Amino acid sequence: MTIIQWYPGHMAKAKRQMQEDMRIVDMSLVVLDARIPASSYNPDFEWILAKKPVIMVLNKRDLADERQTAQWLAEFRRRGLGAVALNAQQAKGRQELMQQIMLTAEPLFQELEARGRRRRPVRVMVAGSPNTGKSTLINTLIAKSASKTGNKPGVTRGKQWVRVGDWVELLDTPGVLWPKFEQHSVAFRLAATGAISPTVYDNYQVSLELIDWLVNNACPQLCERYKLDAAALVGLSPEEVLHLIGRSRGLLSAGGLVREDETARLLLAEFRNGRIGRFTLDKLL
Ligand SMILES: Nc1nc2c(ncn2[C@@H]2O[C@H](COP(=O)(O)OP(=O)(O)OP(=O)(O)O)[C@@H](O)[C@H]2O)c(=O)[nH]1
Ligand SMILES: [Mg+2]
Repeated sequence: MTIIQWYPGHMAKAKRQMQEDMRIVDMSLVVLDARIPASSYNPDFEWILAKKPVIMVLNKRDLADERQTAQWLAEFRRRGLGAVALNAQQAKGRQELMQQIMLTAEPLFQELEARGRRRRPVRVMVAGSPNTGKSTLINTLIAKSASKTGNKPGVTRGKQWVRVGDWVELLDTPGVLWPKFEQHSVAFRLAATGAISPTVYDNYQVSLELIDWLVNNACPQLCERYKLDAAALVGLSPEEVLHLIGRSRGLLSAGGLVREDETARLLLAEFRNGRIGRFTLDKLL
């Protein structure tokens, strides 16, 4: 199995910038992909974001399993963290997040008051792995397009401050990963959900692992989407299932062979935009 790693120079640089900015922010939002709340959590945030309150945001809720999302929210709250789930493309959930930010800011406001100082807007760093929807979230909160977004990892490069209402200032940051994925499953989940640049992995390999996951965890949805017979999948290798998918979609060469790369790309694209179903890859029991 080839090891996937992706840690380009701009990420190391962005982390140094974040460390510096931590001195002037009051709290951070950690934007996670609700499909992979554990795998999309950057372990370096433990020290980068330390000493200031953190709110966990489970974004892309529309693509994840609702029951799992509820469990993850409960788990984060059990650990004493503020946690909110939302779909950043929609205004829904916006109010709950703003309330959570204001609640977390309350001690700061009280401290300013106790020192006889005027209330100032709370400064919030928006951090997360690439492509989790940080810039989209900021745009939704301010209800206009100030932050550039894109359906690929690594869109945000520089930093950007934006004001939401009178009392909140958000700092967008570039998506950052960490130097080494300790477990292959983490790299696979980041690749499958689109957090890693496609230049560093092989679509075919990742799609085979995805097929393996789908056959074991979501066979009815996989069969429904690609008109497969579940009984016929028993004992098949992921390669063979990929061939069935390619045939079902008519992705064949002139000689009648399945176009594997195209089938792999189709499967990954349909998985990423929720066409096969709503799934959470990182499961709490
Ligand atoms: N389905 C769904 N898609 C979303 C959601 N939020 C963001 N997206 C999409 O995810 C992609 C990435 O969004 P961005 O806001 O650019 O992500 P980012 O975290 O700023 O990415 P980087 O700047 O690369 O780190 C875009 O295609 C968004 O439209 C969501 O809640 N649900
Ligand atoms: Mg961005």
